[in-house]
Amino acid sequence: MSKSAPLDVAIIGGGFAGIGTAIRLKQKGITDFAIFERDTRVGGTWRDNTYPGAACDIPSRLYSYSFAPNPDWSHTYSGSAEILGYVESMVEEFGLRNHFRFGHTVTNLQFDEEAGLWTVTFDGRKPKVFARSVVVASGPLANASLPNIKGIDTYEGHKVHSAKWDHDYDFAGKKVAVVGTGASAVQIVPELVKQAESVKVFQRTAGWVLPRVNRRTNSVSKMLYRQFPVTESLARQAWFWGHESVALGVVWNTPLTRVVETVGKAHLRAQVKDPWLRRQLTPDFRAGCKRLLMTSDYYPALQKDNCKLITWPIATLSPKGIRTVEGIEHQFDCIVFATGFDVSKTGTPIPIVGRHGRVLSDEWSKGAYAYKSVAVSGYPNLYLTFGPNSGPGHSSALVYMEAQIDYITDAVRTVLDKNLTMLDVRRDVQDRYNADIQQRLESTTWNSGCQSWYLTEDGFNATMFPGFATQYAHQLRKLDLRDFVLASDATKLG
Ligand code: N01
Repeated sequence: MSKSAPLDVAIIGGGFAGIGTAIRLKQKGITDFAIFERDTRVGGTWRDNTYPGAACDIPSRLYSYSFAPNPDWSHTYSGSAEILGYVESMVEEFGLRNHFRFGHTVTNLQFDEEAGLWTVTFDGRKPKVFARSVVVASGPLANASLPNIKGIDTYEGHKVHSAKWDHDYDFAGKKVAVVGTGASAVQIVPELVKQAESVKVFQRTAGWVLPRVNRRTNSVSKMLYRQFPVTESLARQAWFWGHESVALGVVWNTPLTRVVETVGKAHLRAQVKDPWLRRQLTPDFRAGCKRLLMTSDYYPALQKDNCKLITWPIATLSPKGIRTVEGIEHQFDCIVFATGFDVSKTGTPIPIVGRHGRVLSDEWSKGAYAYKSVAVSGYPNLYLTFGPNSGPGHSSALVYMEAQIDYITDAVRTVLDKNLTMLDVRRDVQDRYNADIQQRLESTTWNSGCQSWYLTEDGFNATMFPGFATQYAHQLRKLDLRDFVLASDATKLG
């Protein structure tokens, strides 16, 4: 069987990152690329997370690309359907539809050193594809995970995960449990209490909740944004610097962390009058150690007559419901698992085989690392979006993503312009970068003692960037070829 002609670029994943990469590739004159998407639709996280109340807790002006401004956001914080609409509109506006290959689940990526090509393998009997560069844009929160709770398979009622909502299930008149109290749960609970007969919320750890005011964007602002793009850009900058100042308070364990905690406690006092409930909802870790929860609707929902907070730990699931450690069985028609995602920091969801047959999962077995989060030594011409240590925690993921996309597309352009077989980041440069990142992480709130999905079980932080978004973007502003080993003939790389 003859090999198909190699693509210049294979992009894995058709969410925000994959689409942003495709737009910037086209703008840099690269059109020989395909976007491989396992689903039948674009949208990634905003296609999958459609639970009631799903929205972004980052202002929309900031949660959008600067190269694709949207004057028409309806609210300060938009709902998931509107964000999905924005993502879909970019596909049409930038003419990307023909680049999509839907229903393509990548099962393996392997580098051929002789040819300087990646082989992309798919499930089923789909033919392999070859590409000079690969951009892995499959998203860190793409795979929903059910918790490892004893008896979970014995439960006979309805089960729903927040990231795989069952829109055919009617919650009206039902007894419902919500397991988890993270960013997804605090958006779901206020909507569920409006529909269900009763809702019991199972909390393992109380989070820091900060108020959030969501305003409708008025027609005058929309007109201004449209007529004078500088207004849109100024609004974006204002939100950005607001978030950068929050970073001061939550990234580092500074007196400003106390300010954030004071705001959280005042919010709790203002919204919850019952001292017992307030105690149950008071966090026992530093603000920012886990993701801050931005909502003014969660505490009021918990105090509705049909809602109850359960803080006894879950012992087991039973055929009828949930049994807590003090021996009470709570019976439910449906259990909603708002329990997060499979975010292994010690492996890759897709097997990636680089130079000399090296397997990335093996190298990451004690915790993932990369150079500036986008490239890994030994895996030439392969780039990650939202790879290790680029989590914002306090700001818009898209600010980080945009910086990565520009850097990555410059690297792809360089491979083509210089006709390289390999552009491979230097191991020593990568090691120095990571030693510095890990040292700076030691004094952040993320590493201050709580257990979150940011850390491995051993406490290694492979997720967050210990600094401002501006610092992160600054270090990616220019592709410095001195950081890489270049080869136009594989044999010369050694
Ligand atoms: O998931 P999580 P999420 N028994 O992992 C609990 C993004 N996001 O889907 O805290 C009992 O944060 C767990 O308890 P604990 C954002 O990046 C963004 O809510 O580990 N409970 C926790 O309460 C976010 O960080 C938006 O003790 C169990 C919850 O389940 C990420 O998605 C909105 C349990 C899981 O919380 C994930 O958020 C929503 C068990 N066995 C999400 N296992 C925006 O608005 C887990 N839990 C941008």
